[in-house]
Amino acid sequence: MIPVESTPEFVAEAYRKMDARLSIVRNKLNRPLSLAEKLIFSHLDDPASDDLVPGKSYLQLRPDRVAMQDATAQMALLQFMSAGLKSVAVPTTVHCDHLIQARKGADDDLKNAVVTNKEVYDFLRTVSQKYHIGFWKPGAGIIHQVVLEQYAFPGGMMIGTDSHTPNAGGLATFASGVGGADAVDVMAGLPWEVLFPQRIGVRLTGKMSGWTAPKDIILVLLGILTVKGGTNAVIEYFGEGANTVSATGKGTICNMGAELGATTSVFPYDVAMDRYLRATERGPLADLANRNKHLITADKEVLEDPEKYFDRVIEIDLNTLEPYVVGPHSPDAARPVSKFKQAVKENHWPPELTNALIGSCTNSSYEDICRAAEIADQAAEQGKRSPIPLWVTPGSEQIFQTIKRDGQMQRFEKIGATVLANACGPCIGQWKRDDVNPDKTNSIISSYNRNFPGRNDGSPNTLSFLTSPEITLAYALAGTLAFDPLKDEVPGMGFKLKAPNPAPDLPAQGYVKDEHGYQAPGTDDVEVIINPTSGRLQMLEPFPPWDGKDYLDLPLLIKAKGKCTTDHISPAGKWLIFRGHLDNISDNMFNGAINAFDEERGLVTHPVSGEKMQPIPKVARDLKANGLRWVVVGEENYGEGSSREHAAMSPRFLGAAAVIAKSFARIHQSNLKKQGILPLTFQNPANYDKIQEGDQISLLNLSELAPGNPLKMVAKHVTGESKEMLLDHTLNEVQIAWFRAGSALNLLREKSS
Ligand code: MIC
Ligand code: SF4
Repeated sequence: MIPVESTPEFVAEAYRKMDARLSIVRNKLNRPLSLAEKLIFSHLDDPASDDLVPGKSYLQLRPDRVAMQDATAQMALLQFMSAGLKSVAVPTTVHCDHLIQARKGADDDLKNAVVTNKEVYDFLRTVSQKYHIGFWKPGAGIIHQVVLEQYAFPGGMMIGTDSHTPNAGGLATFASGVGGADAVDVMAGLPWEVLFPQRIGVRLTGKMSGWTAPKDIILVLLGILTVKGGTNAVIEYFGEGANTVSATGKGTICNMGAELGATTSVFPYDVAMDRYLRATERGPLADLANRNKHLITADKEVLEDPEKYFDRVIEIDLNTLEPYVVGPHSPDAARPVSKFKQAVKENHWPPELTNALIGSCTNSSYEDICRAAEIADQAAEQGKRSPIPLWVTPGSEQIFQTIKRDGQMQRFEKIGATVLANACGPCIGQWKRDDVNPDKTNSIISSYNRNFPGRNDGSPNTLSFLTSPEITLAYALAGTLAFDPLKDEVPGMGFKLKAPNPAPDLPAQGYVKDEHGYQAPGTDDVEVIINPTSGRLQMLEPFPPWDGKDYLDLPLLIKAKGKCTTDHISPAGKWLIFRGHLDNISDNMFNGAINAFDEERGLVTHPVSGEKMQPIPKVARDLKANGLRWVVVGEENYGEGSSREHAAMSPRFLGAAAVIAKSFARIHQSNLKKQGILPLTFQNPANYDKIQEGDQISLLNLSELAPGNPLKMVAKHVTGESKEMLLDHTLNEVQIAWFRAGSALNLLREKSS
C-alpha cells in the first residue's frame, strides 16, 4: 500500500525521478528553463518522446498526488468504482468541507451536518477505506488549507477535484484543478492529460506596506488579465518582491489564479517556504528542498531576461500597490479602494452592507487572521462592535485551535463576530440566512475568491464584493461601502482606522495540531453501501456510445447570454445535497443561465411544443423521453469557475450532444470531452448572433472528426431558411475515442476489463 503522506522518502524519490526526467528534456531543448517548465518537464510520462509546443501539445503528466473534496469526490469515486480497480495508484485524500451549512456557528452547524449528511460521509469514508484513500472528517478543514499544511511539497505535482487546488503553488507545487474523470485516470495509474500551458510571468518588485496585502496582488492581476486571461496558461511569479510574501500569502495569490482561468500558478522555492515547512513539522522536507533548489527555482538566465522566456510578462510594483475591491458578480471587476466609493455611487449599488465575512480557503492564514484582528481591536478599544453580522471561517482545525490559543478568535468575538465551522459555508451557498428578503438587492463583502450571482446565499440579488481580510474588517466596522478605509472616519465611531502592522506569518508557539480530523486508510476490506432508494447517492449507468451517425436537426435547448459559469449551469447551495445522485441533481441544470431570446433566467420556450417559460430541466427531460439529443449555445469563457463535472454530466445525462460557444474555460472543456459531449467553438464568433430561437442544429461528417479539422454545422431556422457555419474543436485522437465510446470512463472500463 502506498503511503498517503508526503513522507521524506516519498519526496526524495520524487526529486530523484524529477531530476532524471528533467535532464532528458534539458538535453533535448538545450536552453534555460522557467520554474513552471521544470515542474512540467520533470513530471512528463515520457520525457523522451513528448512534443512540447506551448498552447498546442497535449502533455501526459504523472502527478504525485490527488485530492478531492466531498462535493466532487462523490461523483469521482462513483466513477472510480465503476472502473473496477482495487486501489488508488497514487497518494490520495478526501476532504469533507463543502457540505456543512453555516447557520448559527461552528459547533451547532457541524453537529447538524454530521446528521444530515451521514449517508454521504459514510459513503466517502468507506470508499476511502476500501481504495486506500486518506479521509479528512467534516470539521477538519477546507481541502486547500489542509493540503498546504499536510501534503504539498516544493516541486510536487498534484491534481484536485476543485478549481482552487492551485493554492498549493504557495509551496512551489504545480497544483491544478480538474474534473473527477481526470482524477479517476490518475487514481487508476494513467497519466493526466493537459494542454501544454502558455507561460505568463509576473515580476514583483518592491515590498507591500500599510493596508496592502497579498490578496491585492491577485486582484490587480485579475483587473489586468480578466477572468479568461489565464486560460491554458501557467502564471509564474518571480522578482525580489516575491521573496517578501509569506508562503501562505503566496497560497492566497495562487489560489485565486483559478479566477484567471489559469492551469495553475507557482512561486519559486524560498526561505518563506522553508520556514512554513518547518512550522508545520516538515523540517526534513525543507532540508530536501534546499538540496534540490535547481528543480524548484527558475534558471538564472530566465530571471535575467524574462521577456525572452515567457509569452507575456506583467510587472507589479508592490511599493505603489493599493488595496483593491472587486465585484459585484465577477472577480475581475477590479478597482482600487480609493475609487470604490465613487463606483458604488455611480452604479447605484446599495451602499449599506448586510454582512461581512472573512476566512475561506483563500484567506484564513495565521497572518490574515492577525491583521484582521488588529483592525477589530481598534473598534474594541473604543467599546464598539461591528454594526453588521461578521462571520469568520477558519480554513482548518489547526488554524482554528491556534487562533483560539493565541486569542485572535476572542478578539473577533469581542466585536460581535460569529466563528463558523472550518468549512466552505457561505462561500459555496451553504448559508442559511434569514436577515434579508431574497428579492431585495443587498450588498455583502468578504475575503473569499468568487462572487458569481447566487453563489453565497442562492440569491442573484445579493451583490458580493471581494477584498482582503483586513479591508473586509474595515468595511464591516463602517457597515457601508460609502467609505474609504484609508481616508475616512469610521461612520458612527468617530475615529479613523490605522493600517495594520506587518503580522507574523507563523505562530510564535507553533501550530496546534489537529489530532482528530484524519482517518488513515486501514488494511481491512470494507463493503461500500449505496441504498438503491437513496435520494443522495446513485450508482452510475454508463452513457451510450456514439451511434456512428451525424447529429441531424437537433433542437436548441438554450442559447445562453453573457456569463455562463458552472454556477449558472449547475448551481451549488441547496443542490449540493444531490452531488452523488446524477438524476436528482440534474433538476438544477441551467437554472442560473440567462436565455438569450427573452433574457429569462432558467426558463426557455420548449423547442418542440412551443410552450413558453418552461424550466430547462423539464424541457430537457421531455426531449430525452422523446429520444431527442439537443444542443447548447454559449458566449465567451463558457463553463468558467468551478471544476464540478456535474455541469457536464447533467447535460450528458439529459441528452446534450454538443455545446457550441465563443470560447471555453479549461476545466469545463475537458469535463465535456470526458463525458462524451462535443465542445465546439464558432470559427467566427459573430455567428453566435445568427442562432435563432427554434433553430434545429445539424453537425455533419462526424465520422471524419479528426484533430484540427473544423466541423460543418447547419442551423435551420423556423422560417425554413438555413445557415451554414464552421466550428473549431480541440479534440485530439484520444479525446475523439472518448466521444465515440460515449465517455472516457467507458473506454477506461473497456481497457481494464
Ligand atoms: C467552488 O469554489 O466553486 C467549488 C465549490 O469549490 C468548486 C467545486 C464544486 O463545485 O464542488 C470548485 O471551485 O471547483
Ligand atoms: Fe470552498 Fe469556497 Fe474555497 Fe471553493 S472557493 S474550496 S467553496 S472555500
